[in-house]
Amino acid sequence: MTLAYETATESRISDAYPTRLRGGEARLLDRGDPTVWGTAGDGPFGSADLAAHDENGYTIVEGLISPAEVQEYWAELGRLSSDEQLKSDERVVTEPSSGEVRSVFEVHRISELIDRLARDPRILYRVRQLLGSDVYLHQSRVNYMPGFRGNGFYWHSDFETWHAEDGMPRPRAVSCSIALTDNYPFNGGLMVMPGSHRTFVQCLGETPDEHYRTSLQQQEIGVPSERDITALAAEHGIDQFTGPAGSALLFDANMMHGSGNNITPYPRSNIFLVFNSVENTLVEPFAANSRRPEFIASREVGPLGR
Ligand code: 6CS
Ligand code: FE
Repeated sequence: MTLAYETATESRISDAYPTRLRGGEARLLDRGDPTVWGTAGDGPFGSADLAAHDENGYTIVEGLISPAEVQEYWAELGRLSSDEQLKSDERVVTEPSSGEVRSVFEVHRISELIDRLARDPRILYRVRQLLGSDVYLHQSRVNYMPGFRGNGFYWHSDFETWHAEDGMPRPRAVSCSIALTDNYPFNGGLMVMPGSHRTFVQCLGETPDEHYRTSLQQQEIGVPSERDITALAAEHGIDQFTGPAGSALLFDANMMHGSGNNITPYPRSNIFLVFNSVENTLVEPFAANSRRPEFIASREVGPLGR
């Protein structure tokens, strides 16, 4: 199987996770990398917590931020979504159907409040422990998932995209999704397949140029086949991240996840911070002809909080 991308042949390191195949059969590959790189002595998680994260690929931290803080961030999201000038910024992604704000990327550079949150020890010490190293922000965004017309995200592995399109070598990254509204089963709550992070699901289909211009609204390329989703669901089941505002979900970069549409009156808004190990910095994309913009995939790798 030959890759069709110039950058792939230039990438000086071997590709442990080939994907976006031009043809042939997409396979389920065993994850060669650990899930937890740190130890119980490195941070707030005890050995049982780390074992559970290793097994499931995710950890829920109830009440990570207080109700008062939730109000503060909720007001900040309102300020961002009503900033007329920001609406024309390329970092703002709107809902295809309603034109409402769907996400704001690189939000830590737009909001000082969220920049401070990304450096908060309650998050930083946990992700450093899971990744066993210093970390930097690969990506930050806020997702509004508005009521009535909020579109979900089809099943996918974030790492598959970050590997193919951003050049992330290994799945040594953790996402932190902080709920700013109550997450119910019925308002588009994030669904994960516990344990699926140990399988890398190859995807068929070459990455179109400037794919992010469509994929952030509706991802068509880089999504697994129904056959593979069925197999993973049969093996792992599906958990749903529900819980009160202020809870946080820390999940592995290669976790299979998705969310349904939200037709209820209740928005499902969150702050989404992606921490990458400073030992896993981006190279050239493994399966795309050019890099994505830095507001989606940062290449500023100074260790956060140092
Ligand atoms: O392409 C990305 O980087 C983004 N897309 C999705 C659906 N989840 C991860 C990430 O925010
Ligand atoms: Fe995702």
